[in-house]
Amino acid sequence: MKKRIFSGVQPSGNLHIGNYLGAIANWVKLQDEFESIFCVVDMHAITVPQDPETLRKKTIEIAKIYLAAGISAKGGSASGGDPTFPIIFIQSQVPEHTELMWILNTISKMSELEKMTQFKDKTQKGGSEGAAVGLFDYPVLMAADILLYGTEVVPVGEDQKQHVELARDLAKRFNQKFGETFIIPKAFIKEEGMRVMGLDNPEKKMSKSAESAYNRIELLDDEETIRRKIKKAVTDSGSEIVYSDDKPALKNLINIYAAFSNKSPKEIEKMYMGKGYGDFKAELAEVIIGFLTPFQEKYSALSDEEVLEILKDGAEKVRPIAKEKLDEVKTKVGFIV
Ligand code: ATP
Ligand code: LTN
Repeated sequence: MKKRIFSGVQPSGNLHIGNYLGAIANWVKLQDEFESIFCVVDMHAITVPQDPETLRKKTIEIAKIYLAAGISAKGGSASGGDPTFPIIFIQSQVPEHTELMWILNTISKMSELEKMTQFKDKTQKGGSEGAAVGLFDYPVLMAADILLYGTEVVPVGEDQKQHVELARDLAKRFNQKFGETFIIPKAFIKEEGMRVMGLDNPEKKMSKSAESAYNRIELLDDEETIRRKIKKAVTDSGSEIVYSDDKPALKNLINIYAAFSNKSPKEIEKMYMGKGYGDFKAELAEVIIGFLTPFQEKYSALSDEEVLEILKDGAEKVRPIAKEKLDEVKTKVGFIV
């Protein structure tokens, strides 16, 4: 029997090549080997303020990105027989997620949520006093997403590792208290290189919510924008193209070049021996454009209607799986189901 994988992206901000290389590209590679479920996590997105119309638009946009990237989910197969994978769906269309979250809340500790780096980062500016309780509780909802489906593998970027660890801890704690119920999931994180750093600051990860658009290459950026952003990307002192830890900006750019060209950093170093940043950056922009152009063509060919249909079908397919697990959990804690 195939093992199951589950992952998701929030429909907030514009997806960038970090999201693609760190997460979605791995989903595409793993989708046939596993029973794959990919979610658009709109309930996570509202842990920071969102404009409702924009959230709706972004939810469809993320699903289109999954499909254009190569996730081969299809509609029209919900009724009758076993569900076919991969499945994509919208988190808020499956209420079992929040129901399980509530139960997991009762075994989660304040102290373990207070340790979460993402919460600390996101409340750094304004302090935690005024932060939404939902932002604090975000990792418990994520644990519910994962545990509801008997997930064994969670393909995410490195920044999400701590959250997957919490899901493991909660699963173990619940099993210990109430008997074997949850599979203990594992994070799947691509080896070094796939933590894409900000183009304007190689010390911090490329991020949807970074203020400057020059922080990231967005998956829907046009050619001119990509050329401009790469040209403006910060570089290190010196003029040679070398891959080393003391040149973090260049290392990041070489990693991006490597990921989109299937060349190793060593090969890239060689190609640019005796050449400078100008040549390297100009060709890096073209390598990215070479990848994003066909991706964007596939994206544009998808209509909102067909994508909504696939998502609705996906929610219908996952609900029975979610309900079965939730009923088991409810019974174990003493609810009458
Ligand atoms: P934000 O910065 O607004 O929190 P984000 O850009 O981190 O958003 P998420 O929706 O939190 O995006 O992440 C979606 C997936 O992309 C996650 O699996 C995350 O680990 C991965 N990811 C995000 N940024 C990067 C990055 N710079 N490099 C590699 N993977 C990343
Ligand atoms: N927090 C994740 C998104 C997410 C997720 C999940 C990922 C929500 N639920 C379940 C994997 C499994 C993020 O990438 N920011």
